[in-house]
Amino acid sequence: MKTNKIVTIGDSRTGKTSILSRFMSNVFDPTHTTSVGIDWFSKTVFFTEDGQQRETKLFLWDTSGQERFKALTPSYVKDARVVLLVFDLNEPESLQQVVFWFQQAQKAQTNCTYILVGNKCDLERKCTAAEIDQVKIQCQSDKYYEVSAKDGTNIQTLFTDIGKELYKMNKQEEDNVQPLTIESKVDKPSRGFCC
Ligand SMILES: Nc1nc2c(ncn2[C@@H]2O[C@H](COP(=O)(O)OP(=O)(O)OP(=O)(O)O)[C@@H](O)[C@H]2O)c(=O)[nH]1
Ligand SMILES: [Mg+2]
Repeated sequence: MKTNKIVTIGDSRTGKTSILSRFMSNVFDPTHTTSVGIDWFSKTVFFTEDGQQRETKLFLWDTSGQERFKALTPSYVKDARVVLLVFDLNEPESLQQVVFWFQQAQKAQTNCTYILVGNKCDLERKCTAAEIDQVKIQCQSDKYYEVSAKDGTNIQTLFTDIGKELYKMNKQEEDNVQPLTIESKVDKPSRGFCC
């Protein structure tokens, strides 16, 4: 089974680290300390599926949005199952930059799901719905979430939905594994030559 690796990418200051801190520890730091390189965490999400209690362990990778780390995006995204394309709803330029981050991620040639995440929905919104839709299409993203790391809006929902989706995908993959059939191979007795 593949690791449930989830990577956050997007411009610096969009709130990637804050989203993960809110999810991991339910805390929010109003100051900005830019991430350097890469950091990763893991957390299990619990949910009900078909009336049964289920769980998925998520491995969350936090990357830096700084220019000097951009070229490393394909190596971070390698083997990821989900990529969160994060932008700041208050900063239209960061939405346009998502397309660039997506193109960088695609260089990894990983078969992953892209989710567009508009953070800071607690603030005044400066990105229009039409602009967001456009970027969503450009980035082949089938889902879009508006979240706030500050007040926690939709943070739990985002990661629980990812957990559910990965649970289903893992189950399908397990079910598709064909049982190994071992053919019995009995050597036929070789015919001897009779003189
Ligand atoms: N109002 C508001 N501020 C936020 C929110 N999320 C993050 N911030 C603030 O935005 C700034 C940047 O947040 P970070 O989480 O450090 O951003 P980042 O994307 O990890 O930045 P880099 O590590 O440089 O790539 C910080 O001052 C946060 O407190 C939010 O949902 N609402
Ligand atoms: Mg950060």
